[in-house]
Amino acid sequence: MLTFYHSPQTRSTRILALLRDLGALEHVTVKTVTIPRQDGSGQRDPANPHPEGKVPLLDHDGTLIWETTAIALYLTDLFPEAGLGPRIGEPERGAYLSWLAWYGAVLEPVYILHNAGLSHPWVTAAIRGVPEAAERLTAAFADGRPWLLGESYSAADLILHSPFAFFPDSAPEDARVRDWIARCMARPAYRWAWERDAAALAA
Ligand SMILES: N[C@@H](CCC(=O)N[C@@H](CS)C(=O)NCC(=O)O)C(=O)O
Repeated sequence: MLTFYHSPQTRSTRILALLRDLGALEHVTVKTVTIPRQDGSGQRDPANPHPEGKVPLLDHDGTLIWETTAIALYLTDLFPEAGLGPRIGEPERGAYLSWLAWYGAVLEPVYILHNAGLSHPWVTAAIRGVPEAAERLTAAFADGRPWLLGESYSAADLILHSPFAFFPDSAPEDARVRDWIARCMARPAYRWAWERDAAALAA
């Protein structure tokens, strides 16, 4: 049994969109939980088994999978027929894993530190900064490819574009990168998840 712990308009919205895109929602129980939000609303939900009380969280027959990128990889492996993540042995598998890991280890921390106004030589040495991250994305699309892995959309596109969907002003200046973000945001599953979440918050 698969249970997905979700809170509207958070990092878990990406997993909701992924489940929809995978055609997997009928196999998953979606449990909406509360979290403490930055505006002071909400609180940790005792019904959420995430060890830190966060979302997203996936429970597969009692095994907990946490961290967005781990959940994305787990789900695209679990539902491979949807073609949203290359399988082991396919040439794009390495790039797929690398982009997902780069998101969690570099892209998100770099932008959080930048937006918090924090910098330190150790941080710069370890993960660089916003200009380098933007350069990396710009280089990825320099050959005119529509998606990170080439001709096929994958969960890597879903996860990596998402901070720029939330914070459009932070998007790299490059026109090809911006077109990629717009393409990701126009995906029907992504739009569906945003609208479902907006309706849930309004209710
Ligand atoms: N690196 C984690 C971050 C998860 C995270 O911080 N989620 C936020 C929602 S956007 C949360 O649950 N916050 C509640 C809290 O910090 O207690 C991931 O991507 O899964």
